[in-house]
Amino acid sequence: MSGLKRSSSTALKNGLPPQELLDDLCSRFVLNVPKEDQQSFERILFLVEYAHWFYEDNSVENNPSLKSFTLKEFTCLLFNNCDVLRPYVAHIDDIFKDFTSYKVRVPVTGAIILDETFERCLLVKGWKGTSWSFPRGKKNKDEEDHTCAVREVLEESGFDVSKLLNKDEYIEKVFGQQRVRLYIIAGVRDDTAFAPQTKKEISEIAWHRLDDLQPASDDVISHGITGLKLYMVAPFLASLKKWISAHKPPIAPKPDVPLKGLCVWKAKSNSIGSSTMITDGQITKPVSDSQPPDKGPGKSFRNFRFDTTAILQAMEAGFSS
Ligand code: M7G
Ligand code: MG
Repeated sequence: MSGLKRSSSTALKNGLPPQELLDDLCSRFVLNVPKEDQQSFERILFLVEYAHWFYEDNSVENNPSLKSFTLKEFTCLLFNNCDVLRPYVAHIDDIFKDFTSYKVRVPVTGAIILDETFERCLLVKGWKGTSWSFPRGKKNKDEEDHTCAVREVLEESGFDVSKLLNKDEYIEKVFGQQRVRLYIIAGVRDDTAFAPQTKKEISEIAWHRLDDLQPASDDVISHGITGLKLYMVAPFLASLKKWISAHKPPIAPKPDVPLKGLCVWKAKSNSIGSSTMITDGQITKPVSDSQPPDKGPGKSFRNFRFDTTAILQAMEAGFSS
């Protein structure tokens, strides 16, 4: 196994991260966490995933000669190069498989945010891939549904729905083993400022016309009438329509002049280099091209804390204790 441990002088030549960086990531994200987060490999792989995001979003961004990795590749690298993880290298395929199947069983909550006419809803586009979905995400351990929804909407759109959310107003669907609950947050102004708080998770945020998202269906992946690729949107549309017809919007929609879709945020690296966005073939409003300010380590990562005492204690206590 020792042959897998590389010296830092050779590491960068092939784009592989130096040993010190891997040790640092392992200490920060895997060792220096509450004990209950280290109790199963399913939980530990979530920590490895945070380390991977930090590596991609910060280390690679600051040093482009470093290679980008998939989560599986990064997991192998970390397990092979960190003393506490190395004993489990032989089981890495099973550990990874368990993690991916565990991940799709974690309940997801989020929000369907409607504008003041109830004609449009807010969708976010994933960084990788091309599909749009409601802002939403997986529940943390012991987190309540509505708390997760508030957190995920804030992370993915920068918008705080905590004062607007009604715990009883939601649409819930089950996809295979995964429960998805979306709270309805209706009557949000379309000039609200949105910007994700995480890097490289969301590439675009836009108000989309509900009529363009049709047809409603049970398909997890679908296409709206304008060709828009949608992820876990169509199965909510029939119930959403019912909710809308039972509620009065603060601003009456005008059937003869329906509102256009509206892009409200786009990531810099994906931008077309202009402060005006073209949506639905029409120039709409200026949007901010800028990324939210980098709040530094510890602010943008869940559960991230740097505490050298805890690292030393964890190392002393050993991985399995
Ligand atoms: P998630 O947090 O696993 O899903 O993110 P959830 O929001 O449904 O709980 C979904 C996907 O977005 C991940 O598999 C990553 O590809 C990407 N992603 C999410 N976050 C928070 C980050 C991040 O901070 N950095 C990077 N590079 N990708 C992210
Ligand atoms: Mg998320």
